[in-house]
Amino acid sequence: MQLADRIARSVFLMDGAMGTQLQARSIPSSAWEGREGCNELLCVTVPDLVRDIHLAYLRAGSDAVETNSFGGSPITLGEYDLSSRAKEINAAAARVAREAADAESTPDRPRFVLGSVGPGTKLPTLGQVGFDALCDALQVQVEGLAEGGADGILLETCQDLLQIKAGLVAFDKVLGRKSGKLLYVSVTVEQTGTLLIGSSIGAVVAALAPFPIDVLGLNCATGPEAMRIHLDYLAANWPGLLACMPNAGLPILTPEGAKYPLEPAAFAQKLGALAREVGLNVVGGCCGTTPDHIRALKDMLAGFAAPARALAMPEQVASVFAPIELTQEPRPLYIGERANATGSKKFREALLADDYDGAFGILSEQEEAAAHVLDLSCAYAGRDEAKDMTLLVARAAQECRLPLMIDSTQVDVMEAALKLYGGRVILNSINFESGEEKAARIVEMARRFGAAVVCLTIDETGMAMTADRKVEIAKRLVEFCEQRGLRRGDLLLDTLTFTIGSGDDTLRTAAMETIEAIRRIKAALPGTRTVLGLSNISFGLKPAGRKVLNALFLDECLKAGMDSCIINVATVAPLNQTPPKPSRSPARSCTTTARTATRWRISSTSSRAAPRRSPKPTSRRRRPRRRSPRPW
Ligand code: THG
Repeated sequence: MQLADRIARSVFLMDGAMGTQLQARSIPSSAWEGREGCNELLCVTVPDLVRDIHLAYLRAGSDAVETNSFGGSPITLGEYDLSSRAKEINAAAARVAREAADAESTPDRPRFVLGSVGPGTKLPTLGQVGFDALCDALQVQVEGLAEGGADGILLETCQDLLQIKAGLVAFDKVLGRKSGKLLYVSVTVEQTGTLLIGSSIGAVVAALAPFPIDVLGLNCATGPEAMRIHLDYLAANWPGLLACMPNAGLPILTPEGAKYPLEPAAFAQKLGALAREVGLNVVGGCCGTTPDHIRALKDMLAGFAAPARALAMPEQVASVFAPIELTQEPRPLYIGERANATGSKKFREALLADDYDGAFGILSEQEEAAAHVLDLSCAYAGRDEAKDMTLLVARAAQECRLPLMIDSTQVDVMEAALKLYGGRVILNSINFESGEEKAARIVEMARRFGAAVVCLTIDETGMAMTADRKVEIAKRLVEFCEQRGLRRGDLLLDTLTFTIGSGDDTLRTAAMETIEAIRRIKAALPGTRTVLGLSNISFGLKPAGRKVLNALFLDECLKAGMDSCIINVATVAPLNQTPPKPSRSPARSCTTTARTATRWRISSTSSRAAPRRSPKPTSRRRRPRRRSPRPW
């Protein structure tokens, strides 16, 4: 039986703290090799002592133990000048845990080893370590843990979404799904209600949803009670197995160091109640817990099995801070278009002047309007696109509350952006203009980083002009992406349109073909979404004309089923605010669309950042840009 299946069957007991157990034993000073504080080294120098702690937990009732490798990445070990021994140390950590687990296993009750990978001391979102360097380091750690016989990997005490993604990439490279090894991610929600870098639990779910994670949970930072609100969110939004390994209460600082107030009985009572009420599959302890805490917990939860939850995986994107539903109700998802070097003079001029504050301001001011997502396009002749993109993405990762859409034709620019951004972005875009190779590279990257992807209906013969061709290419794009591990919900199909404002007779029906293509794609490719660069329709017209045409086109596309559009969110205008008497005959459609137009204007602002089956914001906001203090 796979470990994940075992965990789904009945409550699975992890172990408790390692550090305090080590401190409680007398460690010969020679065991430190002059590196006092490097607990991981003890797996090599005093394996019997470490094994003894594992055995104590297993005898107290733990189904699995965590390896003593929390700080075992070569980067963290580097602080003790031990980088080069990382693999050996992690393998030793897994081996001693394996020996203990095997010694306590019976045919009826196998015991397991989870390879602990801590957050390290350098966080990528804060610029303290590069994504690639972190990934390489975690790869070495995972290799060592696998070599020593771990049954799975536990990325624990996670504080930074980008750090988690580096761990997931390392897991994918070394083990992958096919290995059958368990993948367990445990985040630390601080007393502030977010991860250290500011991510809400909603952002965590949105960013991790694309990955094949077996168990998701919380550990450290607080006690069981403070974790409840976040676990309730997970229970309502995350379909996978749920875990909680709290501290023995909130630490109390004393002259002798942190003290954890919950004694075994109180800890077991609180966590036991939480497990039953939320429906936790995995429980254990973090700082301040001991074998006695685990023994008490075992008694408290004897015979408990969390009911299965029938949930669909959420389909959201996310900034580093908060998620956004890809399906807005009412539609559409508005994607702000202003941060575009070719499409906005102001943005271009800011970049040309190296005025990154100004350029960032244009990106972020769209948060004040109706935008749900921010398109960012930095390609401009004579500029270093990768540099402009990475500077702005890194800043957005620390400051922007809305998710990004990375708009570039360059694979390396997209990759650089992904390596800086812990949230869930939309990559804009792939197409088959030059065949399939480039598209395949982008799709593989989207899979690796868990991004959504815009697919343009362009193939080797050029941009599709008719609804028939647009649908045909859309089908090919979907199949192409699905074969490479993306899901339909990850895809936004762009039916594209030429301007109808140029006077070119052959383009007279361009808008109708686009609208028809949206209608047919919605019927033929259920589960996918549609997107459109809406302002393209009116290139060449005067501003007043553009506003009317854009509003009309938006309305028609929405009626055809369009899910999202790239648009100037500051000028999204309801049709009833456009001139009352258009000079030509579409007056009838104008009046019929006016009512819906008013509806989307009003609701698009009130629905933004709408939570997914999560509590209503605590206060009614007069201005849409004000967010509730808990913006998931
Ligand atoms: N599909 C996808 N991505 C896209 C497009 C698309 N990205 C780029 C573009 N099209 C969407 N973005 C814009 C941005 C600006 C304008 C239109 C589309 C625009 N700009 C004014 C103009 O050119 O007249 C400039 C105004 C100014 O300088 O301020 O209209 O279709 N997937």
